Amino acid sequence: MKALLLIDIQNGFCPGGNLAVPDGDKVVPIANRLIQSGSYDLIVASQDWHPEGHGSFASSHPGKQPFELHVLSGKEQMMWPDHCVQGTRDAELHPDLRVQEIDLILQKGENHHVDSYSAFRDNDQHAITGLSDFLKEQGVTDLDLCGLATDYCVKFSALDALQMLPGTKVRFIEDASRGITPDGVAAAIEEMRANGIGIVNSADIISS
Ligand code: VGL
Ligand code: ZN
Repeated sequence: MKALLLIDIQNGFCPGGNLAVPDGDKVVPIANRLIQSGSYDLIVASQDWHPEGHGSFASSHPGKQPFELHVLSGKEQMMWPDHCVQGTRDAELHPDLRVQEIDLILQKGENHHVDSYSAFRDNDQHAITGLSDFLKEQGVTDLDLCGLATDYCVKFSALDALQMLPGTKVRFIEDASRGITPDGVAAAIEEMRANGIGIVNSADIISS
């Protein structure tokens, strides 16, 4: 049972969005080719889905600027610009993404007091989203991940997949992903590789 997990391919992380990732929109046609490739039995997409005034927003902390480190509920937390606020255009999946073919769309990051980079659980690892149980129930043996942003939500989701779905083969699709900083992307790929995550490109999956 092969599954594709599309992380946070939302307007907010694409050019023009509130937390735009360089070339974030370039992942959309590649994600669509993967969706239509017939390589997957199950396709899941996640959405960063914050309430207004979320604790990860610099604007919620007087004197803090975006991209400064601060503390949230006792844990080091990057301060982000307001992004992906529930119900706004910024939070919608990219309009060109083939959502009709996605089996499950799940939201994360709804708790004010803790951020949730991973699609599986909050950063403090207390609350889970239910995704790991769903993938287990579906009998998923192989999980490929891609999307935005490589150095945050994609990496944390991939590492959680390894931990929470023991025995599942996990791969990161590099050309179907983009990150916030080049150094962050290089470090994230190294960390994923060191943990046993396969690093592949869409061409390795889609036979042309
Ligand atoms: C993300 C920062 C803050 C992501 C979400 O999707 O990678 N990054 N919220
Ligand atoms: Zn976020």
